[in-house]
Amino acid sequence: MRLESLTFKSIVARPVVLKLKRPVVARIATITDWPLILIDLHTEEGVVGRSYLEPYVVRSMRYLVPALHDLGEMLAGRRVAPAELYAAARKSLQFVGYEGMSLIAVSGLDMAAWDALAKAAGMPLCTLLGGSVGPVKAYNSNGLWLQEPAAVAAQAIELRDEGAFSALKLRLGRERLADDLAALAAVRSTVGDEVALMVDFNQGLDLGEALRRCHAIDGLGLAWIEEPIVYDDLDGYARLAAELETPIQIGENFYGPREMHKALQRKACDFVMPDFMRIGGVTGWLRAAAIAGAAGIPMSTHLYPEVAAHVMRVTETAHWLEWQDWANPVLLQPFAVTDGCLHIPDRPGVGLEWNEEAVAALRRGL
Ligand code: SMN
Ligand code: MG
Repeated sequence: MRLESLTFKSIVARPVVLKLKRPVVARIATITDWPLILIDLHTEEGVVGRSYLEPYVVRSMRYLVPALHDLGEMLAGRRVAPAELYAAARKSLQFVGYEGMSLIAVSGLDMAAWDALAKAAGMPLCTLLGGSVGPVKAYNSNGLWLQEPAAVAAQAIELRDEGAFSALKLRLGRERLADDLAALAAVRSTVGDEVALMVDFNQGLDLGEALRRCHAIDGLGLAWIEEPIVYDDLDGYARLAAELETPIQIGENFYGPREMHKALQRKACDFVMPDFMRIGGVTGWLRAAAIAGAAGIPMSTHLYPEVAAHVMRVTETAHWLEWQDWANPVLLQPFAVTDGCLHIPDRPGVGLEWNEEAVAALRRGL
């Protein structure tokens, strides 16, 4: 098939809600029900591009699903040229703002468009992007929420052994600093020094408390300290990054590559970890990766591990892939995780196909 003639036909977006095996218990939210929007991008040629969005808030699917269908109607008949679809979709929403839900909808569309293009080309996405199929170094981010130290330590072993991981992420931000320190100490003494530990405060602290708590953990050899304060306080982040030895990690809340550029110019962090539904899907990621590469800033991924694995193979400063298995219940062939790496399947596209039986069962429950 000539790639140039691949023609956009329609979008079908289906919301489902999964029960999380290990619910999110963070300083700013508890989440037991995890929303997923399954996106099928149909082409005139019969190729179907697939992606999903995980918008955290179940209610938001009431707005995002119609937005995706609306973008689909607008783009019908166009070539599946992801950069062009991205530009057209963004432009069509510019008067309601480029960021927030507009960009989330565009990101979902973009990831499906890249999948369709790679399928039409008959190659894995990473190959189409100029890379190759291979392992991608990952840390396990499936748990370690705000629980008791003994529970967290036991879970750390469980998570490490899910795929011989060499790195784990712990959430911090308990009521008392002493309780965070106890959880960290319990995990460290259980997994030993071999396992790298990242910590994430999920934006839970004000700047004063963040300074106090981050200084208290600064000497512990942590791989990074993530989002101690609200995501858009770049001045606060610049102060934290300047004062602390441990690298400051932000980025899951960058809405588009320019927001990342702004954060780097302000020296607000040492590392970045864009999220695919906010950075602009694959197109947004590639642009952000060029900025991080030029700045020499290590770049990790946030959620969407399947797409993440492909783009990490062509990311100049690729650092850590965040492994989360939350979409596995709706996937026909979940990706393999061994030796602390996520393995890209050697099949055309991203490698996402739905387990339609599981999807049907979940949709009956809505
Ligand atoms: C996170 C991810 C998903 C839900 C809540 C919190 C977290 C992370 O910030 O970085 O994994
Ligand atoms: Mg985080």
